[in-house]
Amino acid sequence: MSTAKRNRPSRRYILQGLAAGTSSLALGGCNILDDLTNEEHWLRNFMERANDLTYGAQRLLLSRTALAKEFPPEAIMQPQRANGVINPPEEIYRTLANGGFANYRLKVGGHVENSIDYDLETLRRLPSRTQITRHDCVEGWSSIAQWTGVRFSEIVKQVRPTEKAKYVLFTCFDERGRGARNAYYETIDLVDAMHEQTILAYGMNGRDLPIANGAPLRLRVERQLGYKMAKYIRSITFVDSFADVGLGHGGYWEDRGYDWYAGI
Ligand SMILES: Nc1nc2c(c(=O)[nH]1)N[C@H]1C(S)=C(S)[C@@H](COP(=O)(O)O)O[C@H]1N2
Ligand SMILES: [Mo]
Repeated sequence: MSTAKRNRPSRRYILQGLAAGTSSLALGGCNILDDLTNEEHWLRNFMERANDLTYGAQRLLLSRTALAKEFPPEAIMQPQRANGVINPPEEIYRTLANGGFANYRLKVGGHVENSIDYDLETLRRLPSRTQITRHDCVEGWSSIAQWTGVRFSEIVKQVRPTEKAKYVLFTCFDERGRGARNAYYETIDLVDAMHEQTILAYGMNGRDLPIANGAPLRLRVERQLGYKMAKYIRSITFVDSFADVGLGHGGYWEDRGYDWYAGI
């Protein structure tokens, strides 16, 4: 047996570690471990694939379920800074915004058993989370705000990704760039999709999410840099690869040289 092989912890160890470190990583009402005992469950299959990673990568996986720091209300900075596109000019977006987003529909599909078109009212009735966190932009500024939104783990639970699903692709209404214009987009993996603090935010600092900060829905993926947090979400697709999306690097800024995994 090679050293590498001997140093590799068993799957049981990994799953126990995940469960211990992530008692809060609940999947709806049921604990993650209950799901992992079901041979057919996609999350179990996903975690088993993770077992093929090196020992270092497995430790990383455990650490990736840890929570980002949360702050008390006094720490909220006002006004909240806005960055990148802050008022999409695209006609389809303007029409929705002018109607107060009443006609907005979020299509969640791809490699899932159950595609769903959500309206905002339905999303607002789903299990939510409110968190005061620090947004770190790669350009060097930070800002602390309170975010409220639907738990992404709930969406995952409702659409039921198939075994093919490896990433979640968020496409946005705003198009950027000179010449060949690209819609802003982002991708995250299933570990971040299931993270306790990963939400689709519709509220900021106790009010509706402003247009400047991504109305009607923007991603919060708190362990990563600001550019991962897609604003103006148009659709969500579970994919097995992002090689054919944009320039193939998994996000608008990734296509322009930034890291795909922007951990902080
Ligand atoms: N659709 C879309 N999402 C986006 C951007 C953008 O230009 N378009 N900019 C990103 C960057 S670089 C940052 S720092 C944050 C800014 O979020 P804020 O406007 O709420 O500060 O949104 C990210 N998400
Ligand atoms: Mo940013």
